[in-house]
Amino acid sequence: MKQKTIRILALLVTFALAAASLAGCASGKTGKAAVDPIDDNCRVIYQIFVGSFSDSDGDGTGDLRGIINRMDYLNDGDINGGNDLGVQLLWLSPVFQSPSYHKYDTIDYYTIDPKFGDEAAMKELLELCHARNVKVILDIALNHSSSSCVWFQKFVGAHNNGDTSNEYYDWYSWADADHRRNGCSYAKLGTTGTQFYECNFDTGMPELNYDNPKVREEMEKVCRYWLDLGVDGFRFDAVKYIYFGEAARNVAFWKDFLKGMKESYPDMYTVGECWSGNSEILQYYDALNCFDFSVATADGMIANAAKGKANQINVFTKYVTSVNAKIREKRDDAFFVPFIANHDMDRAAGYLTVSAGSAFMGANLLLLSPGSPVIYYGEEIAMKGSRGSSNTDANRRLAMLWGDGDTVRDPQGTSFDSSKQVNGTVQDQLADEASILNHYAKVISIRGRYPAIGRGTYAAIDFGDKFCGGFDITYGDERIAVIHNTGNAETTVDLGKYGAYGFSEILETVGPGEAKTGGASNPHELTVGPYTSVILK
Ligand SMILES: [Ca+2]
Ligand SMILES: [Ca+2]
Ligand SMILES: [Ca+2]
Repeated sequence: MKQKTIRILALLVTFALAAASLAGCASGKTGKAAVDPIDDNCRVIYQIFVGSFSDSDGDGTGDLRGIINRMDYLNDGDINGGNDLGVQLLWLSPVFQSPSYHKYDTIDYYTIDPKFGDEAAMKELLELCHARNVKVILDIALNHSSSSCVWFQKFVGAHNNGDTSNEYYDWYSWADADHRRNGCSYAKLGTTGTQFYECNFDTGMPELNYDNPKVREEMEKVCRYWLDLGVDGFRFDAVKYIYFGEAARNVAFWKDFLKGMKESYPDMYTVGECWSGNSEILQYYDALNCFDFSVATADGMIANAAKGKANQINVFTKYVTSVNAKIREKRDDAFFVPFIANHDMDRAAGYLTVSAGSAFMGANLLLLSPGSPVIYYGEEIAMKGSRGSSNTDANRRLAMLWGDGDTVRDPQGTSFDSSKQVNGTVQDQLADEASILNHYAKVISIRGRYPAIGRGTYAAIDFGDKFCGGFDITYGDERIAVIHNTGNAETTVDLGKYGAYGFSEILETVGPGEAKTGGASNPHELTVGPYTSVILK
């Protein structure tokens, strides 16, 4: 009951804020107000690698107060304007106590790592975000803890002593030498000599045993602890590793695990990391939303199309149309989650460039898509970072380039040549109207003005052009077309050839080029500049 009252109060406050901000801003460029994304499934997600984002206390490590200090950059609370990026949901990389810089190996799931702050700072961040209608989800690795976690130490102690009645004896996944499962990685369990614990990522990341109901109960308690504090949901790490190689069992686990929580928190956001092909990902959608790995990385569908590879725009639009429809059939609250890169991938600016224009098209393809697209921090300023020959993931998680004296430093072990950062800092780009940062902010604000983009039903528009294609999108009585010219030259397509519906009026032009409709010989012609997209009605 208490939860319900709080939720209703929060809604009332949100509506009051939304009404106030709408009333205060009739001066949007098109006069069309942005749509409040509350309780829908189309928020723009911003992934923050907390230790590399913004440092509030001069120790070089990014922290929660650093994020609080940067809220006016992320979202100033005015959905119709301002000098902000306008993202609507923050995904924080793991914040729980952990020995590593990346913190995917948890020591204590109930404690904020002291390098990042404390629970009071988390509460303050949540309150600030919620007052601006920004949601916050926490990244949580349930599959494995740190080997320094007290649970693991008790588990090892119980095995060393042969104490089979100890409640931690079956807390982690373990096997005798002869019963180790094919394909799984194991390490020696304590001093037993004959027993091994499962550790598919690292020997320092022992895997919890989800056949043990006590482990399930404890982990639900962990999630509820943070939901009760005010977090809006979770990014679940490594969802397909709960039971290694057993998709059906994993999907059943996630359904069961989330059921009670979703009853208490119906608007809870879930995004799972199922690093797989689309057919396996769709199975997991029975339980939770998942990132779409087919559109990500240097040779994913967004990059292929954005780089202007022949016919790839039509591959992309057909895929998005099909996968979005399949996802919508799964659950009422299911949504597509496209992204270009994350903390485990080389940064997009290594293959989508500002100078050639493909970075602008990458943003358009990502953000003018259905569902909840994800921006990896720094992607909006075309920050670079790749593993390189030193083969370290830390290079993909470099300190955000604020350019204003922020004391945040690169994680330990990085080797990226900073002279390759040719696109400037946040400070530089805020001052340059043509910057990639201002482009991201513009596309996000356009997305907010056309609810059909995030929520609509998509149909691919294939002009038979190698570089120019798009979508016919319907949502309620709104019907628009989003057309992308991914090529490096201006192109003209015939809208009249496409179906009976006559798109003729350009509502928005998004990108470095220009656009116009109507030619001397054919009134249905659409001409679009390179790396530029248009929205038509
Ligand atoms: Ca710090
Ligand atoms: Ca704003
Ligand atoms: Ca596991």
